[in-house]
Amino acid sequence: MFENLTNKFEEIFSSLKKAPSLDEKQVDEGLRDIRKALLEADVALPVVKKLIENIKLKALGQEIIRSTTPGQMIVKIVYDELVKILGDEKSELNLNAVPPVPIMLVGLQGSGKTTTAAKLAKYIEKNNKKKVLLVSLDVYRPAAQDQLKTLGEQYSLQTLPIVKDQMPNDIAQRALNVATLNGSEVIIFDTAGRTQVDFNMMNELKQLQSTINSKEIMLVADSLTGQIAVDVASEFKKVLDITGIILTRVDGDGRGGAAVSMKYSTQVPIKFLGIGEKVENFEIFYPDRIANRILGMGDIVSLVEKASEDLDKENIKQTEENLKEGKFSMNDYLSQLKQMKKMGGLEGVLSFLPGVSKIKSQMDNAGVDEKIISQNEAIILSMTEKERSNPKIINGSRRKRIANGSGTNVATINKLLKQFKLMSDMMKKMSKGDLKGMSDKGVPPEFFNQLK
Ligand SMILES: Nc1nc2c(ncn2[C@@H]2O[C@H](COP(=O)(O)OP(=O)(O)OP(=O)(O)O)[C@@H](O)[C@H]2O)c(=O)[nH]1
Ligand SMILES: [Mg+2]
Repeated sequence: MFENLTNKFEEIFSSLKKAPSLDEKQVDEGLRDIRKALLEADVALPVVKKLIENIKLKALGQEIIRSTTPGQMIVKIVYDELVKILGDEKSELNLNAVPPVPIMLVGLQGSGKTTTAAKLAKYIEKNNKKKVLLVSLDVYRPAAQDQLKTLGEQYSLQTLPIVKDQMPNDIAQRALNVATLNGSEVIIFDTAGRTQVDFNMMNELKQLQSTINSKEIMLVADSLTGQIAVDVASEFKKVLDITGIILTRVDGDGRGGAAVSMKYSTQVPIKFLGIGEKVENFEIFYPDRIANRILGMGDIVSLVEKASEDLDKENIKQTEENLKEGKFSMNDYLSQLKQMKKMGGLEGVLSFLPGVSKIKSQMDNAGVDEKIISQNEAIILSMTEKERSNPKIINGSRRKRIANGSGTNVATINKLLKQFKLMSDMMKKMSKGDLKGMSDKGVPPEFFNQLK
């Protein structure tokens, strides 16, 4: 997510931070690089101008040049201004109305409306603890209604039964009645896509807006289309009372232009991000956390939240206790591998951490690949309980047996055992609060050498 932009900012900041002092010319050069990076990321020109202007104003006002840590001060100013442009605070979903509360999703064809409808329904059920009814108003694309029905079945979400040949306005009316009767508290309306902002379809949406009387009308926009997504949002806003944006395909967007420009250009806040095809790949848009990620400062808060959501708390507790006692067994390692897999593998975890690009390139250089997680899992699963709690007993013949059991070879087993030793040493150090090994240069290179 946004890695191109992040890499550039990391570069710019690292050279600014290195300078013991900064003169006005250096600050100007830094700003010019930032401007270039933003434009290359497809951030809208007025947004870039505003951002640079604000940064400059603050930078000069605070007399960065005379400060003892000029680089750090610039980073802080850029961060503050970026957060402002992104929308300052998270924008809550407005469900304050007499139930059933209707939410409409609109947007161009293929922007991700139907997928997002299911994601949002699951999100509301989980976080707002409200019963949701999903309704497809897409009578134009063949099988569009079935697509939503299938998603509903797949993720145990309630969908409005399909009545053939019914028109959108009548379906909407029926949905409102059904929801009232069956006690649904929120109705999410998925609408038909259009290839471009087209007059007839817009008229239909306008009519639906008044039938449904939606509290929230969210535009679903494809992050990958950058500046176009922002223009589309502005067009929709002219006709409909758009209350929020849901930006999809952010997982594949290295540039981040749409995310950065959207709020400032349209005055409509981004409320959620779609970060993958699965229903759980959906998150609240927090401007401060996104600014952290964009600037390469990592998003530890989200990582910790995700960890506590996804992971097996019992296992973690056990591992923590073992660590405190200076123990780290193969079972702890196994549970960590499983948890890493759940969080999207190494890439998934790393994407939240500061200095990501450095570690990522270290990983690439070291030839570490994601398959190692599954392979190591298979190896540990081929060990006996005794071997897992006391790896020292794993002698030659045991190594052969484990290699056969996991479909690997003895050399791979040796590597894993070495790696395990290194990890358990590192864990022991960390449990004693000795974190010197984890400098801001990333993970110590020996670690990667062992993974090779
Ligand atoms: N990687 C990724 N894929 C997504 C995301 N959101 C949706 N998709 C994919 O995008 C494709 C189109 O999604 P749909 O939900 O059918 O889009 P739509 O806007 O309903 O399309 P129409 O109904 O034809 O207008 C599907 O293959 C989805 O799996 C996302 O956040 N990340
Ligand atoms: Mg659809």
